[in-house]
Amino acid sequence: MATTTATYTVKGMTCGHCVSSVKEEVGEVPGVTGVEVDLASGLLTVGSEQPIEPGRIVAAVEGAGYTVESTS
Ligand SMILES: [Cu+2]
Repeated sequence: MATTTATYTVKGMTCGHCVSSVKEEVGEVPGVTGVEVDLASGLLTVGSEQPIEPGRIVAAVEGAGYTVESTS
């Protein structure tokens, strides 16, 4: 069960395949317990038991081929 969530806005996703790629890469970051992506808004919600260093999520998104536009 995720006890904390962080949201990011991802730029560059255009279809369901993009969403899957982001979910897969971010899901591999140690500590991540849940990943939700809203294609229309680019909103990425990451659930974890402990807060995760945002740079790790940004790196995962970039590894999938997309860009993080903002973090909140
Ligand atoms: Cu796509």
